[in-house]
Amino acid sequence: MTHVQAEIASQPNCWIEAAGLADSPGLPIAGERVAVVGCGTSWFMAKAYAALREQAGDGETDAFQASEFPLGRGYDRVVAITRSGTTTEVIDLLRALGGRCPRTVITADPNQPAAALATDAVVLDFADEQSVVQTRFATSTLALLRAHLGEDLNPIAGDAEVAVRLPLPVHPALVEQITFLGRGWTIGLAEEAALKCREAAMFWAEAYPAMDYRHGPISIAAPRRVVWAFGAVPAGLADDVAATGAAFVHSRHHGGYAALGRWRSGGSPLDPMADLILAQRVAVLLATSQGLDPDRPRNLTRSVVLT
Ligand code: F1P
Repeated sequence: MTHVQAEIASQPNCWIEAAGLADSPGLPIAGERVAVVGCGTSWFMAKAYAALREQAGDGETDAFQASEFPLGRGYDRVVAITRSGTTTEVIDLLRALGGRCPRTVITADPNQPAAALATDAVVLDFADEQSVVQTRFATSTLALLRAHLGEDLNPIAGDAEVAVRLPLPVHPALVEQITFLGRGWTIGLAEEAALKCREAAMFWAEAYPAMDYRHGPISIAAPRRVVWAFGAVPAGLADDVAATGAAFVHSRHHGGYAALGRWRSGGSPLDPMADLILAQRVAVLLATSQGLDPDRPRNLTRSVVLT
């Protein structure tokens, strides 16, 4: 078993452990104007959280790739997400912010520069990873932040238990491309799913807000290609995708998920964060079926440290 496979399988427990840190000092207080930053996977989790926090009515929340932070704007708090604690753009931003506002760092490693530059560090060391490709640190961070917003992580972790075992909706020999879609907070999940496919398997994957998909990207849809939607699906989209010959995957539409729906008797779809687990597993399978090591992606290291 590769490291990433074990790390993916451990997510249900990690999410519960992360939720236990929901009252940690430094997490955004309701009403604060907050910016959340990160790079790569961590940026996509920032985007997901920002949308969820605004939706929860906790306050204006923006998400930025760390290098694109608008230093001219005023925020009550900046939250930086970084597994390694060493990513150059994040460190540069924390330094540039200086003492102008509280800086909360969510990291797996408290002994790296990011935590030292923070006013508060929330440490998810139990979710650190051996694999270069991030899975459980990212989702555990989002689990922590969702719990902090008041969500009960127990049923969500229950969905994750299902997702680590469920048959996969995509067969690597039968698919040449996947486009992931989301709405609101699940746009970040869609972007993360596509990044997993590119990083782990050098596989052609894209991601869009679901409502924007018909504004051009649908031209890519064709037989042997997949459109995979996280969360709510816009009316008519499944039919529009079907007309192209592409397969449409959604936790309500896919046969395997439908079976799950019957088993759960309520017919409710998986939580989108558990759906992301299925996409992580697909990315790993796309890698291993080509003989690639998903723990060591081409051209990528644990963190990007620029000299
Ligand atoms: C951010 C990141 C990862 C990516 C790769 C390189 O790392 O861009 O998203 O998968 O591992 O680093 P971090 O700041 O969260 O440590």
